[in-house]
Amino acid sequence: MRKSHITKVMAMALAASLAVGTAPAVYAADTAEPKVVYSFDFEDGDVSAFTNRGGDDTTELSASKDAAVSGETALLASGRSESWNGPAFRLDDKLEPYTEYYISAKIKGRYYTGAMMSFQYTVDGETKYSNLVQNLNGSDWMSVERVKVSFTEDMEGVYVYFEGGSDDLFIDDFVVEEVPAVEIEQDIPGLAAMFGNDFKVGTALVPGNLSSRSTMDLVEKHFYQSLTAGNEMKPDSVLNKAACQAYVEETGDDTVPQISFGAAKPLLNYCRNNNVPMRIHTLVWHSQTPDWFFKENYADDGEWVSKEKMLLRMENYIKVFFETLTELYPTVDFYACDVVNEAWLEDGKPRQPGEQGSGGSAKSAWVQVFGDNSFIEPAFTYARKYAPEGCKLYYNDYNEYMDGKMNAIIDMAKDLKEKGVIDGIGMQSHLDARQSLDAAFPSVAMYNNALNKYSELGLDIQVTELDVTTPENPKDADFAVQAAYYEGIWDAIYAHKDNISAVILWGVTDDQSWRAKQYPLLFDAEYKAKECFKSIVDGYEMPEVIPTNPPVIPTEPATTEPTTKPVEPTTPVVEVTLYGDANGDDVVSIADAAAILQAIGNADKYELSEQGKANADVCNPGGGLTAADAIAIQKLDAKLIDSLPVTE
Ligand code: 9MR
Repeated sequence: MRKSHITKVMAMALAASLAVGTAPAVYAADTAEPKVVYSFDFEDGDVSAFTNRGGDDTTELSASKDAAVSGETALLASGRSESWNGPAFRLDDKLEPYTEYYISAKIKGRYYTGAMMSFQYTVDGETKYSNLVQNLNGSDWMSVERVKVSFTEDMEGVYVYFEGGSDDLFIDDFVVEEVPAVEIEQDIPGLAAMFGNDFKVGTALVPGNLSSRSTMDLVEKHFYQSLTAGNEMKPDSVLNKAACQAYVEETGDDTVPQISFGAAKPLLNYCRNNNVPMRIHTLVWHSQTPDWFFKENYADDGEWVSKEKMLLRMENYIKVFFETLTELYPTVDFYACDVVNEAWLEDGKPRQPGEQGSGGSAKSAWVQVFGDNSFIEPAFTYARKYAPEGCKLYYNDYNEYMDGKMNAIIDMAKDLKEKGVIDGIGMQSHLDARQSLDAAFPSVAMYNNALNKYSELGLDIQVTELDVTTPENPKDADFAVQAAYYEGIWDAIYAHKDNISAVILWGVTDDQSWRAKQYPLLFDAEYKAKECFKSIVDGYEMPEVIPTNPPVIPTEPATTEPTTKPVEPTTPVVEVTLYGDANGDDVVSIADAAAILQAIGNADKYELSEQGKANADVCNPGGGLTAADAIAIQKLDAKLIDSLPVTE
């Protein structure tokens, strides 16, 4: 096992670097400066590259000499009526997708103001916002320096914009630069190559990471065995509120949640194109799950639904989640799924009932509706029923080494194991190295004890979100402690390798981590391996046979020869009015796909009209109504195909 000699490791490093890559990498020399793509100092009085965001009639953008950083002129947004009105710069009509850019700018209120720089885009008809830089406060010029942005080809209306206060806002020296790709270190061992015969080694990504060639080079060298979507397969990304409400309006049925994998699509496509297995995270969680999902008619201000109705919603969500995913991505290996996430508190009790955002982050709408944690078992039962073959089912949690929580997880897991609906425990492993090995939490011994306990269950273990924080503003000594602690944890994991099937880092480089201020990952912002990377590989040997990801061959549905001559239809043939319009509302949307699936599942309750049936028969027309028709409509909605009907 460990602590043989490093020389061998280094010698084999190059051979171990596997190429599952996408575009050929073009690297800037080490000294390369970012390339300026746009630069505005507004001295020529032209502000036409910016528009006003927020749809009010009163805001005006102009060139003003009332304030300036460089020269005498700045962009002024005056007459703003809401804090979200302000100057916006559109990216997707000027810049390239899958490319990283730095945005820099100077911003100032006419008087004291709190300002933000934010990001907006629309995908699958839904507009999303996020704050890139918050907490700019003051009466003088404030700086935004080299903030990274990127977008994918699925995003439309992509803007960077300035907001905050309702005072006049000045912007000056707005610069867009292309981030140079840095060549990663090839002379170090690949983690997946080194440990991948023992357990899969992977990471979590968000779509923005796909734009960083250097990040993806690290993924392809070290983490090619498993990818988790950092946020995009969580309920708040997958549930489509407008479609859910439209479906209720149309059918009167509010138990069939409507979903879209639009946000996850770039990551799913990456896994498909590069043959990377995926961990699904997560189906049932109190957090990042909208409260309206638990309310009558999916209305924000609706009453909480009954437990019976929520069970139907849960089953239909899990069903449509897996069915859609496996139909859209038949060659992706969805090898693991976090069915339930973070349901137990540290004292071994369920969470408090309540809306997600109500007083602290710990409340659970699942507990609100079910009264306790009795939603866990049906979640696993449905997941077992609908998950594709080979997709193992996990309960996933943090602080999973603390006694109260650990015992609750163990009791729950024994019960679920007896019922045959769980395969393993996901240990998130968000750990904290602190100032010394003695102060680290948990101690290596405590973590090791949890590994022992979960191993004894006879279930699989996956380390699902590993990261290890340092104190803020770490010094060299803190990185040394982090390295020693990572080494201890990794050794404990390796000692349990017979019970562990995957070890997933929660991100690639420190600067992109959810805990960036505490530098928790194995690579730094310059894509260099940190001391903690070196400490975990040091002494392990590269295997003779480097693991690769076998391609997934989708299984064809069984076909049987018809044994009788088909009966000629006796009803008059109905001409198609609009291919895909199963519900007769003159548009083709995922509501049509849902109507078809309902009609197939329960024809008595959800029969389509004759016209609807004719319109719905979009996959191999003439073959009658099948799930393939619904899938073709979903593919159209996801822009995977351009038109209907389709022949397969
Ligand atoms: O990495 C995720 C981060 O981008 C989100 O802001 C955050 C919001 O809850 O969720 C992070 O991922 C969490 C994961 O889904 C569950 N375990 C804890 C992770 C870190 O918060």
